[in-house]
Amino acid sequence: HPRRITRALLSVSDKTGLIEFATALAARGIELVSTGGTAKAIAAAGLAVKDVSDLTGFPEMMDGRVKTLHPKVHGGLLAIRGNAEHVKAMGDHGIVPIDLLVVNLYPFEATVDKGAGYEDCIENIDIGGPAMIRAAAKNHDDVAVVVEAADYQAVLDELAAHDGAVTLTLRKRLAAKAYARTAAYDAAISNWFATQLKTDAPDFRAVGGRLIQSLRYGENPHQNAAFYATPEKRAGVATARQVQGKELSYNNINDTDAAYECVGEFDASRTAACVIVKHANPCGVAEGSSLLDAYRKALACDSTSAFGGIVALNRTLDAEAARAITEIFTEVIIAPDATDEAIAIVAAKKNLRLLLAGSLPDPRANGLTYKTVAGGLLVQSRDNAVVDDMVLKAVTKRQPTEAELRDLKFAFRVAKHVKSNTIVYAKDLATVGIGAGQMSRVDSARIAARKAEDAAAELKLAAPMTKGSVVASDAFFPFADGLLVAIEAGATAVIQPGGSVRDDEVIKAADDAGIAMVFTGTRHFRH
Ligand code: 93A
Repeated sequence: HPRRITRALLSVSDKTGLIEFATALAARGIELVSTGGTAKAIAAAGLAVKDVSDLTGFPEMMDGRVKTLHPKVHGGLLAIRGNAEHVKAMGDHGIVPIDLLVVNLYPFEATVDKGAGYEDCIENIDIGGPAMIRAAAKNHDDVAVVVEAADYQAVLDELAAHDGAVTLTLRKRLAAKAYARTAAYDAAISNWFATQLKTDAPDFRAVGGRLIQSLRYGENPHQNAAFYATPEKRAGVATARQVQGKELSYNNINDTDAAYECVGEFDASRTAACVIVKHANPCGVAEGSSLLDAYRKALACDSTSAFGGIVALNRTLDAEAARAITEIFTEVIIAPDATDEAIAIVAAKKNLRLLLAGSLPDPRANGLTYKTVAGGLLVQSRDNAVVDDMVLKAVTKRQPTEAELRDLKFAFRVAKHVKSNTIVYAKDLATVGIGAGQMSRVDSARIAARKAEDAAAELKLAAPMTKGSVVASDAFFPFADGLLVAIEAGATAVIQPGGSVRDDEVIKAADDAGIAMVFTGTRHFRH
């Protein structure tokens, strides 16, 4: 699919590298067509260049607002060379093909950045440039489009390598970049308008977001908020169907997401599972023989915090689980699906939101996560590491028993979804103490153990459920102290990434206590 270049249209505001590029194109016998300022610069360098007005038969008019917006330009960019009707239309109307488009846009962003006034910014909204870029990129099968000087050399290299032609691979890459540029350009314009209008919520449709709903308020009532879908298609709270209940709030959505992403870790064909979330952290997670069983076990971990929580299930919500969940105040239930009977039971609680997501999130799926910082955006690939795929290394004299290993994996799976520093105690495939979000790992270990004591008192148990439990840590123990707290609480086995400079000290503490410890080699920070 290499395409020979016979005619190029150049229209650039930033003339960096223009003369070198135009010179190289002309040397290949490529005809150059150009707009006013660009044509002037090229002619001044002694190269032959045709004015776009000569091509269109119209002068550039209205202060340059209309110079390339003409069928002779757009026909030349959009005509499919292999289509007889398109070729005939070109002939009938005196349209000549344009095989290479070189455009960089009016400097809208730079104009805004230098603090220019309203009229000046408006005048720097390029219309003809984006129209040509989009046309050429659409017709990348026949046309190459360059939107920044950084790509001049790549075009010249291909012309040299392919006898004056550019490959489809390059044309596609350039087309993708072209649309990224026009999208970013329009986003900049939209965001500028938002600041002019003093709306403090920029419209994220400008960056490819689709508005799902305007929210009544944000994390707090004095904050504005809206919920957008990103172009990524993933099963979860953004794509779920709300069957009933009050309108979701900002915090509901955030918490529901945390719950559903966590429950997605549990393969529904292997086990039933339930996650209860409060303030974006799980306060109870369990596998069970049924959803009811899993819910009861999850609730037992911290029934106090579960009040007003979000319940996520990994299987079709059934009547018995729905009955149990609706016994206490719950904000949201999310599941892949629900039986009619379950839907009828939930309907008795008018405010309770029921979301059906269709399917479970895939914990191994790729994707991006975003976090804003002042004036910036941090983007990273999703934490799609799964404990089942990790090579677990027992580092202590004692190896974990089969039951311990099963619970260790369970605990590490949950730890991934708890804010750091994370300590999770688990027993019989249920969490029995969760320590989240502390600045010190020792504190997380202590808080989780204390919560287990509270749960034991609540359930009138003889001893806290941490006795004979296993423990997971999302990151390595920098010192033995955190581990010692867990040992004191009764943990008999521990799972953690390992990799501390003091691993030896930590392993020795485990050996001294006769507990088993496995390293995962993978960390699950979540902040
Ligand atoms: O005002 S425009 O939106 N109208 C047009 O028809 C048009 N065609 C090209 N701006 C237009 N351009 C832009 O002019 C190009 O995108 C480029 O940034 C600039 C180049 O103008 P000159 O060659 O006169 O320096």
